[in-house]
Amino acid sequence: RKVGVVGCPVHHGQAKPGTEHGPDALREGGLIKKLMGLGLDVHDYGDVGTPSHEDDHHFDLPVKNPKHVATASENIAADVYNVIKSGRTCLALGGDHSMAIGSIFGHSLAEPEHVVVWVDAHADINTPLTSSSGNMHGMPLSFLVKELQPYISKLPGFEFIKPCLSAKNIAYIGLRDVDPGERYIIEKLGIQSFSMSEVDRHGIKDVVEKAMHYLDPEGVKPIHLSFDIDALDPSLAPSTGTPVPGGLSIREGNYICEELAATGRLTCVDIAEVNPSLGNERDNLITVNSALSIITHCFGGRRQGTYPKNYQIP
Ligand code: DIR
Ligand code: MN
Ligand code: MN
Ligand code: MN
Repeated sequence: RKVGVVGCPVHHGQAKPGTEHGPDALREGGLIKKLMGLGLDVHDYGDVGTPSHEDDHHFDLPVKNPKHVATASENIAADVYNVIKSGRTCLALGGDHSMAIGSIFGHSLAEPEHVVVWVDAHADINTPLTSSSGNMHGMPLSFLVKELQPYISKLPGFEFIKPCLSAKNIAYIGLRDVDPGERYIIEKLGIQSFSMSEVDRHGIKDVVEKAMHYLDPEGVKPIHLSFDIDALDPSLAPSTGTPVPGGLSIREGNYICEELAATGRLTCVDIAEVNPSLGNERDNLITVNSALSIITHCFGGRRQGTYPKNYQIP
C-alpha cells in the first residue's frame, strides 16, 4: 500500500501556540520509519503553506482568524486531493482540528461518496454563531455539513468550500464535552453520536460496528477518520490544548483504527491537536507515542502482529 503524508502546521483555529509543531514532533518521533516498517511505500509531501494575514479580526462575528484558517484550509484541501488522486492513502498531520475543513473537503473532491468517523472529546460542529469561544477548531464540521448551511455566516476566504457532507455521513466516537448548540444540532440533524456513555454502555466493539453499519451498510464507501488526540484519555495525551478527563484508552483507540483499516477503505486519516508546547518532555513523549500508535494501527499495524509479504522462516 501507498501512503502520502501531508503536514498541516496550523494553530490559528485555537488560542494556544504549539500545534503548528505537531507534524514535526510526529516525524521526529519516528513516524516515517514506523510506516515503512509496516511495508508501506511512504512519501512525505512536507508541510502545506500557512500564509499570514495582517488584518484578520475586523469582522462583526466572534470568529477568530478566519482568513488564516481559510487559506491554510485551501492549501490542505489541494494537497489531500492530490495525494488521494495519485493513489495514496492520505495521512494529514495537524495542527489544530480546523485542519479537517481542508482535509475533508479535499478528500470529498477526490471521493465524493466518503463518510466521516470523527473521534474526539468534542463535537467540533459549532457554527460561527453558536460558538462561545470563537475558536475555529470547534467549528470545522459546520462548514462541511449541507443541512447547516442556512445558519453559516459568510466568512472571508471560505468561498472555495462547497459543503460536502450530509448529517448522515458522520459518526462521532468519544464525545464528552459538547456545547448546548452542538448537542441541539446533533439531535436536530440526527447525527450518529457514540459518546463515552455509549462506549461505557455497549463497549467499543459494538460502537464501531454500529457506527460503520449506520454510515455504510453495504461496506463500499471510502472512509475519512478524523482523530483528535484529545479523544484519548489525558493520561495518554497530556500535550493537547483542551484535555477532558474520562477518555478512550489506547486499546479502544487502536481498536477503532484496526477495524477501520481492516475495511481496506480508509482513504484519509487526520491526527489533530498534538501540541508539543504544552506539558513537559515526558508529556510530549507520551502524547507523540500515543499518536504514533493510533497512526500505525490505521495503516496495517495489528496487535496480533504482522510480517512482510514474502516472509519465510530462515
Ligand atoms: C469548544 C471546545 N466546543 C469550542 N472545542 C474544542 O471552543 O467550540 N475542540 N476544544 O477540539
Ligand atoms: Mn503563525
Ligand atoms: Mn477535541
Ligand atoms: Mn477536535
